[in-house]
Amino acid sequence: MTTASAVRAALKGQQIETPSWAYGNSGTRFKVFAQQGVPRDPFEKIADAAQVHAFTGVAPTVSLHIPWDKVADYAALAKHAADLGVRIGAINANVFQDDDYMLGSVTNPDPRIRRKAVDHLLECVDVMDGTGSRDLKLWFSDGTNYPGQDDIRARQDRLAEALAEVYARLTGEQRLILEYKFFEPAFYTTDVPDWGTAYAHCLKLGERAKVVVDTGHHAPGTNIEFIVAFLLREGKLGAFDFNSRFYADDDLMVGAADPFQLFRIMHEVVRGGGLDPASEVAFMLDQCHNIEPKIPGQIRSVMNVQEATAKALLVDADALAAAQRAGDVLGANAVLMDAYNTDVRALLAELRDEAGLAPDPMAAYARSGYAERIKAERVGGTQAGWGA
Ligand code: AOS
Ligand code: ZN
Ligand code: ZN
Repeated sequence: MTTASAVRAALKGQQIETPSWAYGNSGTRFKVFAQQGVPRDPFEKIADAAQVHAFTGVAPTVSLHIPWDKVADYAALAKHAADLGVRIGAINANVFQDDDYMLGSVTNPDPRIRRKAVDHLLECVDVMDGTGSRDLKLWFSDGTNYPGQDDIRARQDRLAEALAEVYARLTGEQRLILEYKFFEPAFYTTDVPDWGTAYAHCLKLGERAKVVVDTGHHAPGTNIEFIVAFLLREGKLGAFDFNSRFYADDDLMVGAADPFQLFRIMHEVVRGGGLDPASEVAFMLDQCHNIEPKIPGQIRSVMNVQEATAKALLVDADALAAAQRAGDVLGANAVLMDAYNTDVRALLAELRDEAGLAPDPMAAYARSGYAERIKAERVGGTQAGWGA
């Protein structure tokens, strides 16, 4: 069994990355709702992310999305982050918003558009050099809507070629992390629709190419924890985009729709050594707060991940292994459920207290006056991008 001190150390060491686009206005394809006080530029998005870290103590990095977060001087942005006690995390490329990309980006049949898309990805690596980011996160909206629209195999060839060029540009510790999504915006074929496709491309690319599991990107009923277990076992789990969904890619707060699924995922993470920093698994949020306030939405999400992690760490691994060896189906299931049904909120509050933080981050943020301050100071906040 993991000792109490090991559980506490693992929780204290956990790092959850928040996305810059969670702090801006967002909405659905029907309406983007404007909230008061949202950031007007990337510097203010980072300031908001720093609040999440200040109150939770476990969210020290923020992912950027280029060009939504384009600035003239990335080293200055990184310095601004450092001054606020956070760092810039993954750089997300955006090859889905230009008119040119209507029929795809890196898999587009037109070589001019493919070149433009790859050039953007290479530019994102330049950004990483400036910010000191380790990860280039790639999600492609590429696909087709109608049978026969384009050649499925040729699109895979184009994808492989583009990825190889970008991978070759990485230096040092930099990684390419590839996200899959089974549909949307393409509705017939998607060029990276599932973990198997992402895994096969990453395997060909090499060591520093890994798969991103966005929890909202699967067909209903998919056993995500199996995918997590498999990828971790193969050393190919690069990162999570955490969020929760009731229907499709809803980007709701992680742990809100199905906290038990989040626990099952974190159990496989713990089982597979994914909390060990050496595993380099990045725990990121990919969410949009359309109707709820954004900073508290992120704080709540971070806490939800912490709670699922704490429960996963409390699984009595020895008792579980013994029950599994004995073929004790009910006993093994009970070990898991005992951990899941443990109320870990007091433990987490205690750890925050030990770290000099308020035990209740939601209440502490509300008391801080930050929300009122940004509402007064910031007029005309920007949109995060579309739905995400
Ligand atoms: C899109 O559905 C994906 O989840 C990507 O991670 C995307 O780049 C991000 O959500 C921002 O749009
Ligand atoms: Zn995502
Ligand atoms: Zn998504």
